[in-house]
Amino acid sequence: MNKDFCSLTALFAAVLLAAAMLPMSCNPALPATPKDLAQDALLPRPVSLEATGSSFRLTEKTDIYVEAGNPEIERLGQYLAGLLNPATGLEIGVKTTEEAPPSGHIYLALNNNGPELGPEGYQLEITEKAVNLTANQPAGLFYGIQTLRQLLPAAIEQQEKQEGPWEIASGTIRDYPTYPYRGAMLDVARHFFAVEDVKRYIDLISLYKMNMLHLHLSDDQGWRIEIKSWPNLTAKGGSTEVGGGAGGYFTQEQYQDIVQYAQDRYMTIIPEIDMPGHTNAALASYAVLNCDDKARELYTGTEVGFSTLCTTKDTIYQFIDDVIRELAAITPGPYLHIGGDESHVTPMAEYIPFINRVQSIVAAHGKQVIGWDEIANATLEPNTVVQYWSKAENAQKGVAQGAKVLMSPASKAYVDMKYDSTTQLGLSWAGFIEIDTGYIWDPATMAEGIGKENILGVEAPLWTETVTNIKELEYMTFPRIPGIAEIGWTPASLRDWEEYKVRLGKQKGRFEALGINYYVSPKVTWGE
Ligand code: NGO
Repeated sequence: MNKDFCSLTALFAAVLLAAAMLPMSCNPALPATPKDLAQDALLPRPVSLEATGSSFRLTEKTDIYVEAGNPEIERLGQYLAGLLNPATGLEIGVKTTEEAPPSGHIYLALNNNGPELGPEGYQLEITEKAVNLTANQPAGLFYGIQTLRQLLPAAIEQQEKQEGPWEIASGTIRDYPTYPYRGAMLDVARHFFAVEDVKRYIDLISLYKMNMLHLHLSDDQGWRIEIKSWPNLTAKGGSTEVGGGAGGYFTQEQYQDIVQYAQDRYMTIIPEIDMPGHTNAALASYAVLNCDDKARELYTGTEVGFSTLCTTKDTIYQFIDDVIRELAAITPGPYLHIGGDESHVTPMAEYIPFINRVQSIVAAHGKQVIGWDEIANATLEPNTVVQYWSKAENAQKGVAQGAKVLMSPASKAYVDMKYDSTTQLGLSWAGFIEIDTGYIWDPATMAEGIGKENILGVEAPLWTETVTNIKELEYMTFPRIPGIAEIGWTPASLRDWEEYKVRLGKQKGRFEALGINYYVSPKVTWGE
């Protein structure tokens, strides 16, 4: 029995019978039509949502209309069609239009939607007749598309045609992020990850509206980005990894391919060259980088804090200038990360002038510095960002110098920590981080004297001493990553663990349709 006939019959019956006598559904085999937008388990939770009690249905006649004359919006239309077509099999097309389209369609357009939506916010209006997605900037449309995607059944994520119906509850969502920086970090130095793995990670985190991916490109165990003026960095320094495997590195072309893939998803890549410590792979590649002019042996263990560039040599600054120049030239985003953590064998009297000098090299190549919280011991440039991971005292020193703070407190945001004592992968030096622990915190109240106005955003680092492939990466990051994404997006006043654990549990079907190897935490109320 078809649905229209079904609702007509129901209407007719309603005239004749008392409402209480109506059957709940004509065909119990079909999923109930979603009618209450407020019941949808969106993640991150949107800022405002108003349900209107009906629903929109994708049919063979549905197309995506985009504002004419804007190739970027057309590309977003194609991206949305690419998300909807495999599972629905509806062959939804993309058409351009000068004005609002006829009924039955999805419409994407830029609109002056009010300053509170900012550059990343969006408004999604769903009626029985149309889906209208508008935003001030294209990034907002991209995030609105992620919301639309989550409003459809989880089967929408499948790559083969699935049974419909494809219905969305009606109402209006107006939504925008709390913090401009919502990110993840991937350590490709301890274990190398291929371009395809990085792209998959980009896709998975962008579903939760993350907009930054920090790549930790060098460490004691490996140098992972081609530097044409210092080729041995990758030829030798990229030739192994933790455990002695083959390692690997990104050519500049491969790195640019990742940057472009991220950019197409409104995500910025932040490359990190960790220095002056965590540099054994470089020290093994070039003798001249060492104070004693002797190249170090390659290292495949997991100790930290034993290596340093020879900060008192002029050659070091030529080397850094070359590396930063080449990296800046292939990085369109505003930030370069200089590491600066755990330089235990660099005397403080050398560390401070080193960080100061590297900041000016980065500035000379037109980029802004991010560094781990230890860099706040140096004299910070006005736009330098301090990434809090370990010591509140360091982050506070940064704030006292006017720096913004990126929040990655290890005891909350490190997704390389084990979930509990039975987790096979991961480390535990910062504690176990179950899903509740990773969710119940507020960046703005984490450390005294560091308020929302001082915070750029949040980032969840995945260090990979124990993580060797994409399946293991997924296991450690899911489902903690959606929690960090929500902390970055949703106002603290709308976040509550008891509510969240149910809403997160409803992502189960989506995780499974996407083939994510997630951790089935006992803390989460798993649904469909
Ligand atoms: C620390 C250390 C990294 C480790 C990580 C492991 C920072 C900023 N430096 O975090 O080298 O891989 O812990 O959790």
